[in-house]
Amino acid sequence: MKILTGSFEALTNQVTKREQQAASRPEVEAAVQDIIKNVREKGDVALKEYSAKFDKTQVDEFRVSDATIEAGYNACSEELLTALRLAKKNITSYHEQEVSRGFIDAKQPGVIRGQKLTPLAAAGLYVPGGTAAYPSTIMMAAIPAKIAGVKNIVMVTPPQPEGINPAVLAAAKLAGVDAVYQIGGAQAIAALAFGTESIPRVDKIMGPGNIFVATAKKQVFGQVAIDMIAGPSEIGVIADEKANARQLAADLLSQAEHDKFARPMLVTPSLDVAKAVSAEIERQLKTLPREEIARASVNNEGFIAITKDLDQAFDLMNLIAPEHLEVQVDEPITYLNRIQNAGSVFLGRTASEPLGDYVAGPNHILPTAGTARFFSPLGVEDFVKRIQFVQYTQPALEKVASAITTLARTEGLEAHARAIESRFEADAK
Ligand code: HSO
Ligand code: ZN
Repeated sequence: MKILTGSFEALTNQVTKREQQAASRPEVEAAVQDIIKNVREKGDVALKEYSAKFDKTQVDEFRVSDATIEAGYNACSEELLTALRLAKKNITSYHEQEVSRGFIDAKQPGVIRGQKLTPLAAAGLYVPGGTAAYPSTIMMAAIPAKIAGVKNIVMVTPPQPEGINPAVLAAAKLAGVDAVYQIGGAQAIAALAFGTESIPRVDKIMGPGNIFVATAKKQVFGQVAIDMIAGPSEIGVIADEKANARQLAADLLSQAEHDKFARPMLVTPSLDVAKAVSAEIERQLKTLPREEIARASVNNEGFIAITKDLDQAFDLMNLIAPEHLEVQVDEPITYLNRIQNAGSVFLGRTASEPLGDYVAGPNHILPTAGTARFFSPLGVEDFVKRIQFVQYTQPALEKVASAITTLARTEGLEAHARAIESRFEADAK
């Protein structure tokens, strides 16, 4: 992996130029627009045509039956089910702590102000087909929705000639997904956004997908809410001179194997650690089943940056705002206040990133490409909306009436002023 040295400014220039991958190629935009229009106009008929065309499958029934889901679940090994149950338990106990409450404020005489929180009614999760269908991601998306109180959680996934992956069906069942539909691509996003005869319209669409899915999510945004447009995975590691090169290399490769454009990054003050990790990565790459993907990621996107000291390493990482951040130092928790931008942080030498991908409990659907500067991990609050309310007695209204009429008339909105004044007219009840 390339080793970068130089001044802080030079390092910053080299490592912060990552942009959110624009999921927009004109021909994809146009094709997706067409698909959305057709699904809106023709519903299930259009969905069947697209499944035949893109997925080479004739689908008679989009809804996956309970018996099929049950069969998928039963086809999984007890070992896998036990692992999924542990993941569920820890994701649930973590996210239950995210539940927030509304408030009622009656501090001013005659005035009640407040806010109530209401879950979205329906949420739709897109699960890609093939090897990118991750059961763990189904858990990470559906469990917070469930805890938020979403009544209808549906999942869509492309039809597969050999049937949907049993582990995906088991995860859906365990996570509390209410219905599974076999439909994929931009057509699935259109169906979730507008509804068809067999697929219900939802309020929020989440989950990763290819460029067609990402483009469709962008195009339906506004009609429905979407989670985020996630880019390739990233791991940033801050390591001191005592760090274990073999473990650091293994952690960096864990995210490199996700995607050719995944970004493994190590920032350390120690040139010795840097050299050892670089050699280790080369050694470990050779035996990885996904060597080709991981090697492309390491060679094209990865880097090791040498900083003056640990403090500067934190400054640089904050500018990068990585999706995952490992802090491989002694007393890691004392550095928490040095972290301004990161999606999910792994503290200490044994907190290897895949711990968070699967069973620790914090979410693994995270902001990428520097968007951790302003976005947060997926969580319960993503499935809740706020409704505000006020109640005023007549004397309380009287105290603020002239302020309202003054502001209204300043804005040229006479009807606003009169609406308030109507509460003080002689015949007011
Ligand atoms: N590290 C990925 C999530 C994942 N890893 C799913 C394994 N399965 C993005 O945060
Ligand atoms: Zn991962």
